[in-house]
Amino acid sequence: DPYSSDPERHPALVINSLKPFNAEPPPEILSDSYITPSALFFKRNHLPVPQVDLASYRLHVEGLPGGKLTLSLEELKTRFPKHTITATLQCAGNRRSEMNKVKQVKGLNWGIAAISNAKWSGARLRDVLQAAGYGPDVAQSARHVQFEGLDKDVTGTTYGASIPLNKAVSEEGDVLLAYEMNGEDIPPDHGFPVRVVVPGVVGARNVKWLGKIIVSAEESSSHWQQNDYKGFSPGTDWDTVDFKSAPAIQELPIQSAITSPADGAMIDRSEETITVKGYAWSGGGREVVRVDVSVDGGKTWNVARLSSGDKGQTPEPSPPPGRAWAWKLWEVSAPLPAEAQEMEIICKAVDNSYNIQPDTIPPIWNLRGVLSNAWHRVKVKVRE
Ligand code: MTE
Ligand code: MO
Repeated sequence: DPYSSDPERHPALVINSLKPFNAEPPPEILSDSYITPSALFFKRNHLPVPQVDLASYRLHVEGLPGGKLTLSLEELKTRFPKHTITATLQCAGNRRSEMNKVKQVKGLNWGIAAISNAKWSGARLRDVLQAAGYGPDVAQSARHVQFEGLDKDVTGTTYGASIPLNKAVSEEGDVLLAYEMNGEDIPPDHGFPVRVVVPGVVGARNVKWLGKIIVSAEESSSHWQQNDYKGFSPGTDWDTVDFKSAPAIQELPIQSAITSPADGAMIDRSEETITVKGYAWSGGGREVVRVDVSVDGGKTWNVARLSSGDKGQTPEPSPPPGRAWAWKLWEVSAPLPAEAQEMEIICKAVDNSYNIQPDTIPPIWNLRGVLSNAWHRVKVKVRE
């Protein structure tokens, strides 16, 4: 069993698949902390977790004029300045289960918690590429930076993905070769000893257990870059889909969801007000500027209070424009609508490009169930 050496996991995680291991935290726990504890951070593995021996671990950098650069973990830590960012990671399939309810899609049936927020530290990819000979002349021919994981399928094929070169080398891109998550060594499930953190970009490009970096004119040829993680029309089905016709997902669209109350919860009329909580995040470093919440199915709206920290603690300083990599948690209290026996609670977020979420799922439905970011709705019952 190639999965027999997989690490132990937190018992509170909601499991989507055991082998490979895919799990998300319960929504109420997710919004309990601005920084998601690593043990509760969602886990998305396509393959068994590789066992990496630090003594022989080497990161290889190829495709640059300086020739091949090979770094041990120690060299990565000591030769390059350590940089820390707080960044939210979201799987392209987050909220897929809602798409599944409209019409069956293919993929893991994620709820609303295939998203988490952590503090990541490591070397900047930009610094490592420069040490390997990256310069303006390279940008004439190269367009992409490919990453290969050390996790392999039965045929020996590794997980792989790529990002555009400009994101990788931009000073404002903040792409990290991270060796710490929340102040500790990256846990086995999240890519020990080194993972790429590409803030603002879909989870799939944040390659874990990083073994190789290749600067190239081409995107990664991996299955996950070429034949997966792409968006299609609601009218495209498995007979007509042409994966070559769509670009690989990179920056993600605006997203938000309600973590509390849970769908189907019961509340007492005597409470008079209801408190609604959730998260909001946008890709590409765009900052969430507002979250609107309705407790009457969209007739009236309340503006939620946004936060970048935990209650009673100093919030994180606001990010420079275009570098809002971390989510916001939000909360709002609203009066219970008079006489309603059932309430539909809705949230929708706005980012600083004034991007908004679509109100319903059918117009964004796609056969792979990715990019599911419609207004999030939960129904609660009111007890007299
Ligand atoms: N990297 C490797 N090597 N293997 C993988 O299976 N999964 C990707 C990405 N990086 C994956 C990987 C996907 S699809 C996502 S959403 C994120 O890792 C999940 O990161 P996490 O498990 O740390 O939450
Ligand atoms: Mo993912």
